[in-house]
Amino acid sequence: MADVHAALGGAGLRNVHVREYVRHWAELTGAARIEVINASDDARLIGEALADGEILPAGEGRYYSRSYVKDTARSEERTVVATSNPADKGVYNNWRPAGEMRPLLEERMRGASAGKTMYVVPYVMAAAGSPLERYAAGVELTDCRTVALHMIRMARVGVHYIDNLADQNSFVRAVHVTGDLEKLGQGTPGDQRCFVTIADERTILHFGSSYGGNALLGKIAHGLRQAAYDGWASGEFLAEQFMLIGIADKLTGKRYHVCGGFPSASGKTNLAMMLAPDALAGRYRVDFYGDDIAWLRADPDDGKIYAINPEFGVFGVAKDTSEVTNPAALASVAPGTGTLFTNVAYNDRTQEVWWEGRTPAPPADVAGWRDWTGTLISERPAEDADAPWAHPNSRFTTALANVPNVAPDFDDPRGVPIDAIIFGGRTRDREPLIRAITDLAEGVYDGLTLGAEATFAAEGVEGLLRYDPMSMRPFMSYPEGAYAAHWLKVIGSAASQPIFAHVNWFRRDPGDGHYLWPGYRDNLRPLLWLLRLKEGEVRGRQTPVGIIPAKDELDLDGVAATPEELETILSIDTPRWKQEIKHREQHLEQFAGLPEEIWQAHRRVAAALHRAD
Ligand code: OXD
Ligand code: MN
Repeated sequence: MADVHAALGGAGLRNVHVREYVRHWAELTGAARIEVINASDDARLIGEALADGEILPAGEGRYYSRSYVKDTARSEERTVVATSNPADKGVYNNWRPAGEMRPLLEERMRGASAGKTMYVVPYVMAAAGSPLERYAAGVELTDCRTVALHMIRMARVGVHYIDNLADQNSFVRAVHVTGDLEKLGQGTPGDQRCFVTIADERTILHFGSSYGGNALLGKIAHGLRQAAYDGWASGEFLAEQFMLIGIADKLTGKRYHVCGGFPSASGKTNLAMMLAPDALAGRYRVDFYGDDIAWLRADPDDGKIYAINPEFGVFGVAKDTSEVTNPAALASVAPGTGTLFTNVAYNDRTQEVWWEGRTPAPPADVAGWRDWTGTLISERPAEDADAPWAHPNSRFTTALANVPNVAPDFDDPRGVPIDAIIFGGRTRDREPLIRAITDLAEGVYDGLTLGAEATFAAEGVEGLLRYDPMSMRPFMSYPEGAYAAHWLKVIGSAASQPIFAHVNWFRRDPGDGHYLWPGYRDNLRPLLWLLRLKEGEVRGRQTPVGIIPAKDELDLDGVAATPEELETILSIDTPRWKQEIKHREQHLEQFAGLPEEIWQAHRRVAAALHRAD
């Protein structure tokens, strides 16, 4: 058994509540050693992980790890939000009683770290001094060194954060136990994995995975599920799966900030790291704040909505990241950045990494290349010849400070004032390039009905969206009706309201299916239009579902779209929208207690579409 108090005392960790928490879980999990982690331990931990073969060198100052083959993604069905109040059950939060989940997790975790080191990782999900600081502190206990290495990149990690808390007992207790990955029955009826956030006890218990989305507990479990619950319970803030960017106008000196939610595979990280297109780069600069999480609050001093990115790093999907799609991401994982790659392809002769979409074709000389499972490409069986080299959910983990266009004030604890909140799902039809929404309830309604095309086509329900309210479907921690009311309350309390918009970079030609908008850097153009609309510099064209740019209002200098293509992306398909409105109604009907303002917004949009005959 580990000598907990000696280990914590030696690390200078004085907080008595933390000490008691560590003692409890060290005893229960049977960890053999305790080690307290500060960010300054990174080089030593990297050295140890390399020596043990847990990670491999991937060129200068970069590292590579492979996960267990059945442990490569988040598991939504195995993820639970528990509380002691059955009224907290929502449609998406997989609610269970806390009194049932805690003993279950304790039973799974009992003795499961025997022989292992328990790393004690004190962290904060906010810059020090943030007005939301009291919701930001946590202590992750993990029996996996690679998880500790990831946490150092993704959160601010160190003993001083937890020893200096104003309320010494106000930290999230976040326990991660890997378990015996080969014996957990992943994906079978006897699946042992269980990922629980006991939200009203501010306790996270995750068992059975060391994949980042399940194991970096500061990120999704604390930064989204727990924080969303805390934001609601306190009435103070919103925690959303949002990217956050700044747009600086070098001519006027004005700076704007835009945040927003996008369901998976709808281009959120590329948008977050976007650079201005060449034709506009003389005038505008895009600053990166965050690619995945934003906490939003109304500031009583100036009546604006402020957002922070509570994270310290980027845990990005590698697939399709290239010089064309996201040059800033590539620069942020360059040699010397300390990046950790997970489940990409790896060359053990040259220490290079590669993933699908990194270059148009895989390396021609396959010598030394292994796929994400560790199999030599040259030795893959014929039936696997076309299998991807990298796992589709392979990742890079790098600190925010490595992103070349990171905002100069990304570490400002106050956060940045928000001018616009945008939503965007991948849809081939119906959604125009951008439609602006100036009414708060209609904006929240739009977020609640956010969806992206699913793969339902094969099942004969072509074009039905998979709804993903505010892109929070997997991270909802309290009921959706209350969630909508909380949005109306927080944003509604700001004297100066952000404008809303729905964007779509993925409209296709109905004939040959080609994309009608170039996307990537050019996505700055509709956002500039939105900001000008907010400033009253353009008027746009009102449609039943929002304001669309008039053709001459978009700055298209350097864009090759034809007049017909522009016509299509700046129009709405009324019959398609009428179908959509019916689906929306069914979707919203699931949510008990949805505020009347949201139903009114729905009815207004439906009536406007009806009149548009
Ligand atoms: C996610 C992530 O799973 O950000 O959404 O990793
Ligand atoms: Mn995410």
